[in-house]
Amino acid sequence: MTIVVTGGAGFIGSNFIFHMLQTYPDYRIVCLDKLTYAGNLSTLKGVMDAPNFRFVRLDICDREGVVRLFSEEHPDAVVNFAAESHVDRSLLDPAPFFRTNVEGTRTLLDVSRRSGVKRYHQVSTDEVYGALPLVGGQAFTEQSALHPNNAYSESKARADEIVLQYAGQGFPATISRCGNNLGPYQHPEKLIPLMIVNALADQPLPVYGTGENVRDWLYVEDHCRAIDLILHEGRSGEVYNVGGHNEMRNIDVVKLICKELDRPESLITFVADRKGHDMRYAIDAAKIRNELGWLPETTFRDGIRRTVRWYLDHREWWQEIVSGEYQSYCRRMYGDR
Ligand code: NAD
Ligand code: TDX
Repeated sequence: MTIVVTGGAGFIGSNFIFHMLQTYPDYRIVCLDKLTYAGNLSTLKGVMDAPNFRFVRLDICDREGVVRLFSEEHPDAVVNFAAESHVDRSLLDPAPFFRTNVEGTRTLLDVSRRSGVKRYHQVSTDEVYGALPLVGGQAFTEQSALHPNNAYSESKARADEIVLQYAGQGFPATISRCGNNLGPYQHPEKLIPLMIVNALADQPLPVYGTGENVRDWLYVEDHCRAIDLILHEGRSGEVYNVGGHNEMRNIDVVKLICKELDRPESLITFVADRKGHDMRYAIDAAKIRNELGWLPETTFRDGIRRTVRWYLDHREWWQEIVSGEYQSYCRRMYGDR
């Protein structure tokens, strides 16, 4: 079986590649990635020389390039992780989000269908459902209406609609909608690695607003196992929510990181809130549990410990990132807010 994994030089895509190569040594994995600021080839260095792995630098919007690659590889399946994924960046400049997340998804679907791909999986997010109030409100089910509140989630919601349109026309496709992931190889622009990296440098820990916003966290390996199951056993045309009932307030996550790193909470600095900041996400994952038997294996507490340990042990990985494009992003980010 040959699987094209797009966005595999990013956080979740790379973890998925490691999971698949380890679980299915007879599969061929072809990673297609544009290597934007979020993609990092050094993340893949441990698998680069594997005989059943190939990396190709390519934009999912480049139809000719994708057609060429698919005619060489004849993939059986495609898993699409490629995306602009950071909400704060979508507030600064929405254009790349619609290009990659919407048009890129359409291009991939179209080429996949024409190339006889037997299964397409779209990696989506709980953010497409919008926000819940801090207290009350039903956790998101697959039937919840889509209410995206920023350009990132709007572009992901539109992509999901296109995937369902193709599935409705008979093309075998599935969607997973997961909550916030934590684990190795996440870009330091996101909450958990940002706080770890800043705390290690005794820099302020910028918490947006009051820090009461709630996210539903899942360890990245659990997410990868869920996608693996859906790819093999999920029903075409179906959406599967993925979550571990790990609702945490941002402020509590940041305090836990301070504790794990033995840094003072006085580093915490409350800064201006994110525009349109979603208050709370919570996922009802009963469908994937009942239909496919998926259950998370890593608790949030263990996940945070493993993640903190990983960043302590891989300073060269994130130091390279924070000394590059990230510097100009931070200037734009804090200059504009
Ligand atoms: P990421 O930003 O770490 O990685 C994205 C990858 O996609 C990068 O390697 C980048 O180079 C690549 N890419 C971007 N534009 C591309 C293009 N036009 N063509 C080819 N490659 C391109 O993202 P992530 O956090 O790993 O998220 C992966 C997917 O999972 C995304 O679709 C995201 O919406 C979804 N998701 C993420 C989370 C989370 O907590 N991080 C939660 C739920 C869903
Ligand atoms: O410096 C910060 N301070 C802060 O308080 C940052 C970067 C974030 N936050 C808050 C905003 C959110 O409430 O922490 C929470 C998490 O923020 P992010 O890590 O930016 O994630 P979020 O906006 O929740 O989106 C993430 O989860 C869903 C991913 O980036 C998306 O790709 C995924 O779809």
